[in-house]
Amino acid sequence: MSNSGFKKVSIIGLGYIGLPTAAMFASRGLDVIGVDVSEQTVETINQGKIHIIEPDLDMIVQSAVTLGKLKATTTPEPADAFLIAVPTPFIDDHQPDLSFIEAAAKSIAPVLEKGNLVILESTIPVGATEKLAKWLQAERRDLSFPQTASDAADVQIAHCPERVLPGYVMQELVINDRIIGGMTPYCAERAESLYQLFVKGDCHLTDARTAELAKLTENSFRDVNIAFANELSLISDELDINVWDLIQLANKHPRVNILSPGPGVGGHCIAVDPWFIVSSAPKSAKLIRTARQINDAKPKHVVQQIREAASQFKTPVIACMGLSFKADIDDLRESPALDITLELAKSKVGQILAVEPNIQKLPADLQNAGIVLIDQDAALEQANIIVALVDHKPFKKLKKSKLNSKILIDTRGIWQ
Ligand code: SAJ
Repeated sequence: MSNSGFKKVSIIGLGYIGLPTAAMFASRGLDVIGVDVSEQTVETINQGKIHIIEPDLDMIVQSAVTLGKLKATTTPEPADAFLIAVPTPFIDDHQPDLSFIEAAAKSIAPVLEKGNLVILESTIPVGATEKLAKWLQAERRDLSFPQTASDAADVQIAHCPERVLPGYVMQELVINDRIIGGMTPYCAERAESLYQLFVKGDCHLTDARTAELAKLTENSFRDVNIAFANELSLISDELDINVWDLIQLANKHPRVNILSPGPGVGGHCIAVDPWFIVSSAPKSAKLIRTARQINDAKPKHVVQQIREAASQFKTPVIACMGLSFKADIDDLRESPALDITLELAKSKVGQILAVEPNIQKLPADLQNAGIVLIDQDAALEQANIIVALVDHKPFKKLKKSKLNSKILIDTRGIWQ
């Protein structure tokens, strides 16, 4: 048994956060049970393979599975600690949807034992850790939980939000500081001893509610700053100024650091989490709401720019460079690049070619809309309008001569 007292941990949800975390614990010698509702995901992992793109993850998963340290299953089994890393999307009117967390709670409740630690890693609105504790208590009247038994509880509960950047997950899991929000101080201490098995950054202990809002605050901070850059891009377009030159110059000031405009903000974190603050404090969260609206409106602006460019051609052929929500990943969730590409096809602006080096096959809705997935060179040859939607490495390396005689709409500033 490791010094922390944890020998076996279970990770519920084997996605972009859960699987790397599972692999990390397994690489530190713990027995890891990964639980996922998708049989296909479970099967893939048990073959030592991965179902997502994340640098270095494949090697670690393969070795953990080969050594018998990582096993995936669809049914939870007993463990010393349970980490829940399931999605928290929003539903109508941007209200957080906690149904995946509730389902995870109900699935682990039957196997919970006295002495267990339950950690919620998913990004959640303020108060959701307490909800999790209530759901667990309702299922297991025979056990005591921190909301009633405080530090003497049979089961400890903490919220430890993940903060890793897709594409750098394996490094950031280790080096980033962690915020550890215990339902009681003892819950936080127990969670800290678990994370210290692989975290080299500092662990900052606090209460669960502060940890919940801290995570939402980090992503809202970034969203507001990107909204500032996106608003500048609209202002610059209107005033016929190159926004990239403008930002570069303004950033020469020692205390100015403007982020980059883009086609909109994507992903399942920054485009979602600020709404959890807005829904909890609608009257106070004015700036945060406006930033969301500015970033959400940016794809429409880009579609309009492309439409205007296409109107010059009898048969416009438009190459949409990139579909993922950001550079060098395969994740198409909440991607403005994908939304723009689909909108162009649906509104029949021209023939739409999609270039996305990180996927093998287009999602069904894009295929059905008549979009063709094509390689970079072929797209550049056939298209008369080239739209940079994602700053993937191969696009940045592209020879500028290949872009001559084309109309360029560069939403990421990669060919400036
Ligand atoms: N983007 C811009 N301009 C920029 C930076 C980003 O348009 O200057 C866009 C990206 O293209 C993308 C979106 O914003 O569409 C989000 O990308 P991102 O790289 O800012 O963030 P994510 O969503 O990949 O990861 C964020 C990170 N949070 C912060 O940096 C505060 C990460 O640390 C979190 O762990 C992650 O959210 C999460 O899971 O919450």
